[in-house]
Amino acid sequence: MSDRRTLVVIPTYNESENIRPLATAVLALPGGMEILVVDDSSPDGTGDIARDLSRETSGRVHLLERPGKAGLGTAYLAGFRWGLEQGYDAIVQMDADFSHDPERVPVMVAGLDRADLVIGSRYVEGGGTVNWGLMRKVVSRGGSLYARLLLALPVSDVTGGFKAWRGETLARLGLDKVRSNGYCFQVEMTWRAFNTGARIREVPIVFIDRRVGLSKMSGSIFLEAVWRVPLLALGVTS
Ligand SMILES: Nc1nc2c(ncn2[C@@H]2O[C@H](COP(=O)(O)OP(=O)(O)O)[C@@H](O)[C@H]2O)c(=O)[nH]1
Ligand SMILES: [Mg+2]
Repeated sequence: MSDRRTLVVIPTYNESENIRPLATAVLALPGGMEILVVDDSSPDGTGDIARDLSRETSGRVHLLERPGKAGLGTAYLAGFRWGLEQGYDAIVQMDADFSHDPERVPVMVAGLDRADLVIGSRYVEGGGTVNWGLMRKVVSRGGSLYARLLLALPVSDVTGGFKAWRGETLARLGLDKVRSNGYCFQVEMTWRAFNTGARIREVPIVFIDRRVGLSKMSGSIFLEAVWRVPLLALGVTS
């Protein structure tokens, strides 16, 4: 399946310093991938840069604009729906801030030959994090363990957001049922994939904390995961 049509979905909110270098790096990868930027009308003009990129690349960069900031999870869902409508075979999700190394994308997409979902994993041999303080490490490790145990998921990194999906896997998952929007979104998607029988593989990635721009994550987004994961475990899904 090497002639897979691949779409890389990148949600953005105020990523004007990152989107051009990231898009350039992704477009230079083998496989002729395309990009969908899902921008929530960023005040810093990220959407305008994406529009320029679209023109400069003869349409290899697409832009889905939403009227206001509505969260990471719903941005990905909108991007996935768009990608499925356009019939892409593989859909990659990655953050705009270079935390997710574009060089790992081809390995992840190739992993779809024998899997339905490939997770870029910080917590398998060869994976890791760079520039993280002790607190962030504890929260991430703890969160991953918490969700993995409560949901009985055979996955080492359940909170990571760097993934490659087969289109058919996303289509089968029931995107309309997904309710989480912050960190829990990543957990819920992997859990739904597992429950619909997806073959999940993890490939190592080294997560590098953002160098430019600001994090949009907040305490409430973290807390959402704390209360929502047990609800998922109990089967309360909306
Ligand atoms: N479209 C959209 N993108 C978002 C939103 N919140 C975060 N993002 C993007 O999601 C990615 C991850 O967010 P980030 O702030 O880096 O989270 P962190 O890595 O947990 O600190 C980045 O590409 C952000 O620009 C949102 O509300 N809407
Ligand atoms: Mg980030």
